[in-house]
Amino acid sequence: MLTKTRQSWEISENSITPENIYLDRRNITKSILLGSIGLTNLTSLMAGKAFASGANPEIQSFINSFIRNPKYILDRQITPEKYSTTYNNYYEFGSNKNIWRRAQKLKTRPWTIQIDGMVENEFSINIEDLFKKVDFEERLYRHRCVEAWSMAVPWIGFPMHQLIKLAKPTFDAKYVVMETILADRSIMPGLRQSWYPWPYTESITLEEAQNELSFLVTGMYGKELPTQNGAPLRLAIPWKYGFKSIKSIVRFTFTKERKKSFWESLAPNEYGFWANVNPDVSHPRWSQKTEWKIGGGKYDRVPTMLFNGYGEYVSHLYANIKDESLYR
Ligand SMILES: Nc1nc2c(c(=O)[nH]1)N[C@H]1C(S)=C(S)[C@@H](COP(=O)(O)O)O[C@H]1N2
Ligand SMILES: [Mo]
Repeated sequence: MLTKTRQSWEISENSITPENIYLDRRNITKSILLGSIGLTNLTSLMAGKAFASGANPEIQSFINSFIRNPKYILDRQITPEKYSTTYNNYYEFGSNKNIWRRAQKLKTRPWTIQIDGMVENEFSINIEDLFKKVDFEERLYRHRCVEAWSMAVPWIGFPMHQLIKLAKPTFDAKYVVMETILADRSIMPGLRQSWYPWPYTESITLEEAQNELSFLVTGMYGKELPTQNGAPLRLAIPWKYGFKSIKSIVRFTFTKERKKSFWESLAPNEYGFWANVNPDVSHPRWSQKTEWKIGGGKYDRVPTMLFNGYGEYVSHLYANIKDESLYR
């Protein structure tokens, strides 16, 4: 059975929202995502008076809840924010989990996204302009890192198929290659490690990108995405190992041929192209049978699920693929 425990930041069923807030909520949420008004302003705007500091928790929780897509529910509790935002993989800032402080230096505005390759017309777009063209929602997703840890996160973003539609790939396009920003080395000290094939890139098939689960994320826990989690735009592709979910994206290139990604060019038999989660296919150096939920007890492991539990959405994508390592 699926159970769901309400978190402190979630709305309670009986907090009724005044009609005027209800009518405005969509625009207001967009404004938050665009960073054009802060929460303090928002609170005073909605409550009609100024608050000295901080956000009104009730309104904050309302914002979180109204956009939640009820289709994507969890079999576990949401990972407390303090763990998912302080235990991170983001090699541009260093190859340990403890990079969140350093990552604060990354400037995420202005931010331009480039769309190129096999598209009707190549273009670049300011992220605020992109956000005006898409529909935001909140989804609860599991995330399974290839290193056998996991988390469960309330992401805010939009389905990737909306971006594909804007990009207008040509008939021949088969893959989407994504690229992370290359910031100055003083900001991203990991880039000094010249044996890594920077920039970080990842790619998926166009069919995968169009699957309803492929989600482009700009917020979490009802707030803007922290830089360590990949602000201002990252992928959340929950049936694949976490390294496919590339952070701080600046470029989407549509191609006919497959291109080797960052991890694949470093260790192709450990971090392959498909990288679908499968507990029965071990990593060459460890088992993938179980996972540690970050924040939980170290020995309190749970079984890992095929496609990370998302098989009903995606298993058909792989039914006819033969002679390829689909799960690594
Ligand atoms: N640019 C970039 N994206 C990245 C990574 C990285 O090192 N650089 N690490 C990946 C890995 S291995 C994982 S598990 C997830 C971690 O996301 P999180 O820090 O939000 O948990 O980001 C992925 N995206
Ligand atoms: Mo990962």
